Amino acid sequence: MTPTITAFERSPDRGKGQARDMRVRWTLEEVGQPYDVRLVSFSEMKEPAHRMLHPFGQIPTYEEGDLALFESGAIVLHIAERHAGLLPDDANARARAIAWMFAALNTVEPPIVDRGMATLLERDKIWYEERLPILEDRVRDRLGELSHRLGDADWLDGAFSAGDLLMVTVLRRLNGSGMLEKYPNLSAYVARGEARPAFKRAFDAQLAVFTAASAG
Ligand code: GTB
Repeated sequence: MTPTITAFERSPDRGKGQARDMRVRWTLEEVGQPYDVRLVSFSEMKEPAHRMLHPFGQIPTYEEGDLALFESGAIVLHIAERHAGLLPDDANARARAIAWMFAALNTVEPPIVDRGMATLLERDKIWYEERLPILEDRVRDRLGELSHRLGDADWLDGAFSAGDLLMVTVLRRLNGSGMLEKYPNLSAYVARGEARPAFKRAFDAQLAVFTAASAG
């Protein structure tokens, strides 16, 4: 059964692959699972019909037969568990890959989101200039620790996994900030992720949505 995901009708990032449907698209591309996309506007996301799928009125969602899921991490895990290629067969290695998925979403993404939200929404606040360096220090702490753990390895724990897929999408949220470039091994890690054919297919698909919306 072909799953259907939801994505922004018009992504505020202008097709740069920053919205969280990107990680779901990439996952589906990695495992070779075709999918349909239902595009939703900001107002549609807040309608009861969409809230039945997503209690917080957001994207992405995932529907497959009688299963409806929200939360990008849960969706990626669901797909990775049902297809070969994104989680190791060995039970311990699999548990570690899942730990990296949680680390990406629970430990690395929050300070990156906090910084991003501040730069988007809080620039006019009197305390902004004081707060930004604090938020950036928190991001740098995590980047330093992650950089140290990655070392000169290609991926976080052996072969490329769903943990790497999520971590790369999380680190990409720093694009344009200049922060990632201070950690050459992390920049190279993100570039390795972006060089994967499945990433490119997912990226092109979400960009095509933005390009079509802009032309229409
Ligand atoms: N924890 C949830 C998950 O992982 O799925 C978070 C989902 C979420 O934040 N969804 C966002 C959303 O629907 C889109 S991804 N927002 C609309 C709303 O809340 O009303 C976050 C996002 C949005 C836009 C950019 N951008 O333009 O760069 C980047 C990331």
